[in-house]
Amino acid sequence: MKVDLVIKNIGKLATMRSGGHPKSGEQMNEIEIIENAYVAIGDGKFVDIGDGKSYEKIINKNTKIDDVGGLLVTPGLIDAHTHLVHGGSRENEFSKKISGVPYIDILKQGGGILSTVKSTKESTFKELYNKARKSLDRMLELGVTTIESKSGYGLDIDTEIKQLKVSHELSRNHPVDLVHTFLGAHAIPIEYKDNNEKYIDILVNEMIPKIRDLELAEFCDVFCEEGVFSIDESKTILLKAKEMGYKLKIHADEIKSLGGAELSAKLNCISADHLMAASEEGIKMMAKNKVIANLLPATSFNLNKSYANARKMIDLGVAIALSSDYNPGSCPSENLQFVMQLGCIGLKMTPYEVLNAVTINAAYAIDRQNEIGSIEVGKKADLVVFDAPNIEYLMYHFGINHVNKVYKGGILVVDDKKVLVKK
Ligand code: IZC
Ligand code: ZN
Repeated sequence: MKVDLVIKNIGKLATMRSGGHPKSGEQMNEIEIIENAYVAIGDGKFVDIGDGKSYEKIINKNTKIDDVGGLLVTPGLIDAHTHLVHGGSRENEFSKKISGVPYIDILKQGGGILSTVKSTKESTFKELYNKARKSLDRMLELGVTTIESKSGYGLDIDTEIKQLKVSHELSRNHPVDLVHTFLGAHAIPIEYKDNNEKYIDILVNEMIPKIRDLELAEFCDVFCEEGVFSIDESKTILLKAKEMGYKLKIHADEIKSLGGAELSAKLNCISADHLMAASEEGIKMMAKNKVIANLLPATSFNLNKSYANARKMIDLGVAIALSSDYNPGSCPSENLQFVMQLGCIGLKMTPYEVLNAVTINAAYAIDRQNEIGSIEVGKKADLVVFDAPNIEYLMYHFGINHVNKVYKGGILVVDDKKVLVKK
């Protein structure tokens, strides 16, 4: 066995092993914890996991040994819903929002997503890249080692391609891994205002096939919401995407209960995201068809809206993931640790449920369950050392960064809260 690195003296190792399926129901509240643990890493993957000094049998003279001083270790956190790559910011809408103007009304007035579309079109590749790279550094410093990254601020083929290419370039160059989602169905562009049909025709017959041909996105997503894409329109778009080989995601029942949860089940989406207004019937259908509920509590917090009914989802057997929804409108924050704290305070999930939701279940939400999301032999050695004595402490002591170190593929990339490696 080739052992390049042993990380030892782990006070509590939360392995997040699930036994080959996303965690749901009571299992969401279960975590395997090994005390006084070590992990051994070879070629960027875990090759052995154990406790005490058993690693002494497998090391050689070249093995590096890192002592993490009795701290808490978890797998690298996964953020399975971000709108990472975009131009500009929307602080000009902030005062409107806090004075009570609804998010969707700002969009209807040509602001919101459409304002970011304008800034994204005007930004060069390099400008988009540099802005997104800063955000990725922040995410990594907070313990996030893999994210999902959506397009959707171009709404024309060239700008959508530009955004997705930035996302791919970042994945090649930055320690954080990115998975890419085509969200051409994020809003109706101004040119097609009052002509949804025409834009949907372009999406279905030009954009979805072209992005697939260029292999720029593995997932396809739709913002299914009153005033954006209806249930029927979302269905048309997602069915075409499915036919073209994309895996499906949907922004469902965020503001109005349209039946997005039900649609996600009918189409076998990998995840349905938001779900603040999802119906009980929709939740039941998601449980039956094993659609992951990817909840985004920092958006509820920022929009001052109600939280999704996570307790009901858990009772009905839906597997929950938690993500940031980082975007310049409804959630201008990259902070997944804050999302975890809101998972407890807003969604009333337990700390154990929350940690499962941002590791193993989030891996399932981006179809990376065989590579990441838990500390198991054969998986990528992505892990976080937290300056915390136990899991509960991470959610209890809120508003700070608990990260002490981050290892990505067995390489130390964050130490003392700062990114070390800039490729
Ligand atoms: O830019 O407002 N909800 N899409 C759906 C967003 C929020 C992003 C934005
Ligand atoms: Zn979103």
